[in-house]
Amino acid sequence: MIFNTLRSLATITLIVLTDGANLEANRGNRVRYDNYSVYKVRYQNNLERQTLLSLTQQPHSIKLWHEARHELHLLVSPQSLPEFVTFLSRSNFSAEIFIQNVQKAIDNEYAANSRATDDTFSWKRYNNLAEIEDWLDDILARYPKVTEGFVIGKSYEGRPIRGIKISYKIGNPGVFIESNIHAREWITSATATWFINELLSSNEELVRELAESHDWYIVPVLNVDGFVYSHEKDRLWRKTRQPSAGSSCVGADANRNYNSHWMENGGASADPCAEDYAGPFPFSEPEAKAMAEFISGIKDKLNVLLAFHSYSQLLLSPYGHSSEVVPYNHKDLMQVAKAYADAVQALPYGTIYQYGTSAGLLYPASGATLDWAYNEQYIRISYTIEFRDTGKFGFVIPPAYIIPNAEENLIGIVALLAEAKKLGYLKLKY
Ligand code: 0X9
Ligand code: ZN
Ligand code: ZN
Repeated sequence: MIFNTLRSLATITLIVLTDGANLEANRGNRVRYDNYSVYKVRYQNNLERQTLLSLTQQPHSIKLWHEARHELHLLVSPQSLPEFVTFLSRSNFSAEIFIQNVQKAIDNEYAANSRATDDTFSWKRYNNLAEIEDWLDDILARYPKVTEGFVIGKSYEGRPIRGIKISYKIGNPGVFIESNIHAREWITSATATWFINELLSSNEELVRELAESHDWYIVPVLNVDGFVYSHEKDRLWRKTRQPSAGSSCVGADANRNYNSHWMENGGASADPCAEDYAGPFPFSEPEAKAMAEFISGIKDKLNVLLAFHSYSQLLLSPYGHSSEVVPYNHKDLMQVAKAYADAVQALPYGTIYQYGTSAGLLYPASGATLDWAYNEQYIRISYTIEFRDTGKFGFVIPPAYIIPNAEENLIGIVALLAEAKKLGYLKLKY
């Protein structure tokens, strides 16, 4: 089937690949992406965005891999490549190929991830859930005076969702860090664990001050089921693992599942097969529900919430559900975000972060953690941080980038909290 005109696009059915055959099953029981490529396609307005998104509507043809500012990154199967190329050549979209062969990128990462016999945990590779939990146990045992383990609840598959509280003294403002709500965003838990280790072991004055003058609540892997699945079955898995009634597609986007402006403004999908499926009702996903219950219980102690994501190098503030309105303290949120971005850019890596509201800078996304925390829990300094990179590797960013990413994020957070404090946001709430 060929894409004739843009106008007829919406009604055209894309070739449905003999799918499963290719995507599921195969070697080692892992989903393979041989000769799948990632294209970056730029758009100017919402109409063009919708046109591009309509390409992704049928399952297993062209998938939305990621969305950045005014560009979609599309995962194109080898089978749909000819049609896709034809479509591009007949349109005015400017496009470039980002990743030639996704499987190769996954294989490279897998090779770089091989464990030395004596290594149980490392920031030179990506650790799996069991390794992260063992490491967490070690940390809790090594620093019993200032740490406390907690469990926010259980995942759909029954795994405990664990976190660590770090507190050096009473009367500190509280910072909550959520990480890896999206399964494939491995650099987030790698960065979160590195951050925990720095808070506890660094001798640098800057870090000691950071560690000891805040109470930290850190959940390194929120979407535990999805994370395990991304390690064992499908490297590109994003959602939870709860089956959907009446659909063969599994999981919902936990970051669309919070009960705040849920499903508003096209900020999530009602299609169980979509990557941004909001779930059948707010808090249908046990992982989001557990977070909500845990945070509600300590909200009076929390001044700041940071949700770690990848990729795009962005700081996103509320709101996600609408770009027409901004929070009352939008100006402050921009000033605090700027502090992070400036601090990161001043480092030798020179990494550039952009910032803005979720809906304004990116696209409407309703029911995300930060918006719920801001709207319903009155946590007034609330951001999603999208880590490296801008698309060269995307989610499959080689482990050599973990430490640089983590280092600049630490410096960014130091600056962010200093600015928030200056503006009066770190006062005790009770
Ligand atoms: O779409 C998302 O959930 C986040 N991007 S990601 O590529 N990591 O999936 C951005 C969420 C920001 N949007 C809102 N906070 N509403
Ligand atoms: Zn609303
Ligand atoms: Zn994400």
